[in-house]
Amino acid sequence: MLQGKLITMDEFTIQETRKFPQATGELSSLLRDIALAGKVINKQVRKAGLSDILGTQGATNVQGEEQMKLDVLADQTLIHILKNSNDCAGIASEENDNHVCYEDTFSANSKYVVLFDPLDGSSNIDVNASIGTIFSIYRRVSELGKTCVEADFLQPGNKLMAAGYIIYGSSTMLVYATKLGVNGFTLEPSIGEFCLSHPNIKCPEMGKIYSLNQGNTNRFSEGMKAYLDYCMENNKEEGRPYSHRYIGSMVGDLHRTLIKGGIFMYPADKKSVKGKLRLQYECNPMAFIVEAAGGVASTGYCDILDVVPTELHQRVPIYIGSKKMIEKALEFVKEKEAVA
Ligand code: AHM
Ligand code: MG
Repeated sequence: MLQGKLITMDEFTIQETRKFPQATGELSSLLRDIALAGKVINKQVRKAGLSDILGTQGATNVQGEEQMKLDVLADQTLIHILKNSNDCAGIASEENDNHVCYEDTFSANSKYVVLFDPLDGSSNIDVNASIGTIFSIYRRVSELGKTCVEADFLQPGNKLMAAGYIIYGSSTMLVYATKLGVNGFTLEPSIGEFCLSHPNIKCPEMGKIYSLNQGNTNRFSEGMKAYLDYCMENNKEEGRPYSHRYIGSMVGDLHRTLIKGGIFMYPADKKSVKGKLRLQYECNPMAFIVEAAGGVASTGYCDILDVVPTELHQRVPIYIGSKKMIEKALEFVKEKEAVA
């Protein structure tokens, strides 16, 4: 912690808010509610091996994937806490078909909507690897005083007010970004508070790690295959091959990329022609965080944050991480694609 003095996330966000006399504190208050949901989900995750909450719920979500019990618990926790918040007009979740509008007067007068992937990387639950919650906050475009509408949730990432994730790893951390920058807070279990542990996070311009599901290589484009060869060669930048790391949990892989530098990719391939990861729940919030930390996030053709969503559960290819590594990867991807 900073010079032995704990700064809680609440203290930090209040101090940040004071820099802007016109700020109402609603965003800070919403972040506090999301942090509370993170603490409740953390408690559920930490006892996963001890109670009867491992295994599947027996249902499939809108993308046809099997839901784990913890996914459902995390989803319900966020929906419930944000419904009781004074500052959230409605939510959209990766686990639900449609957005949810909160209909009470307080919610209808709230200016923000929240999108989330309640428990990303859930295939890692049974093997005790890192998983996380990803969230995004937009200012609604619909009229205050009325219930929110789908258009509030279909805004491009460049309209985000804030985004973040909570990683349930060897410790539990909440990392959030605004346009001012990125800060990380570690859960201090003895006081039950997220405390500032990683101030002003910057994603290094270069890293030594490439991260993707390399098992999909046969289905990749020629440009992507050529870039993978480059990663495995004694490349110019490093004089040796990059190291490969892949947890299969976007939050875990991106947290490492943000702190240590590197490149994380989930490209389109012959089977998943639009990529796998979801624009609104995974790619936009992560792109916003990484770009606020000085990194880059691209679909291969444009900045992730410039993609205008047309549907809630849209997927996009993603290349994200250290600026110089992304630029290099895009040279390969664009060059070969142009010839094909
Ligand atoms: P989920 O939201 O259903 O957990 O799926 C998203 C996850 C990401 O966390 C991860 O990067 C990716 O799917 C892993 O996919 P794959 O197993 O195809 O490599
Ligand atoms: Mg996910």
